[in-house]
Amino acid sequence: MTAPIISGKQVSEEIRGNLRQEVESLVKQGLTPGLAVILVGEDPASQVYVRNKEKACHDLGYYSEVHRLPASTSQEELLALVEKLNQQADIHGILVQLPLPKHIDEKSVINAIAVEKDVDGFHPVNVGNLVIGDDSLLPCTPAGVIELIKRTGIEMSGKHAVVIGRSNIVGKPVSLLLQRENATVTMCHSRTANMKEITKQADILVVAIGRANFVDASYVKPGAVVIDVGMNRLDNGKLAGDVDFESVKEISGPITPVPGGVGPMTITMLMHNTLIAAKRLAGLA
Ligand code: L34
Repeated sequence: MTAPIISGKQVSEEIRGNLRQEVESLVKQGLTPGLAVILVGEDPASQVYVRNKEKACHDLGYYSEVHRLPASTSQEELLALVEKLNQQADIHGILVQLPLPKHIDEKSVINAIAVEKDVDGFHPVNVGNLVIGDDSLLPCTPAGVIELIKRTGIEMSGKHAVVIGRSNIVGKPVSLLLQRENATVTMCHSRTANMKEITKQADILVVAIGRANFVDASYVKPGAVVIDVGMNRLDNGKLAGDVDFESVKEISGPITPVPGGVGPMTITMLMHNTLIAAKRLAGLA
């Protein structure tokens, strides 16, 4: 039997519908949420993602600025732009698209973003608040994974969730959020021994290892929920997740596709964060 497909695209549309309504009423009160995205260089994948963010702003009635800078931009120039946006009253969210060119130190740039405008949730203060369970702006992809699971009606409490990947952007934060939902969480990574033995115990398997089609059916317990965070561009130009969807869907439970799974949710949670940041900065939340 083939597993049900979890459509991130469809769930995103639902959430965006709610956001659109809320923004409409905020605009009437004189508050238009504003997002600034900075893209340095011409990485083709980043260009697609940033265009999708710009489109989402436009569709939902946000004010949007996209700063496209040449790859030769110096760290000082980038920091000066971040500083300017920190001060700018019509901007409530600032996002510097990663990865940055090698001559720029990502940490210094992230640290320069005002904590209240850090809609990526990458600033150490927001990360720290996430770890201790305080209110914070949550990183968009991990928050999108949790929201997608919740809105599909899948229970997390008491379940064994296994996360493959330990990055700061996905693996670590999504593990914390699953734990916050009362799942029992195991983290696997590139050095994990006997990985299949562990992943085969997962009720919920979240894959963020960054290798195309890494997880095949032999990693998955029959009926397990499979969330694919991977976004790999193959040589033939096609997009592939970290999960071999065709083989896994024959034995898994509900499973996300790529594209149309976690990707759209990342952008939807960015829109959500920008709305929250705008309300907090305006003293409305
Ligand atoms: N600062 N850098 C910062 N914040 C982020 O949250 C990101 N990320 C990741 C890369 N760098 C970042 C994104 O925005 C990945 N990511 C992202 C955003 C959108 C999509 C995928 C990744 C997306 O729209 N995916 C579509 C398909 C797009 C395509 O055709 O290539 C999907 O349906 O999955």
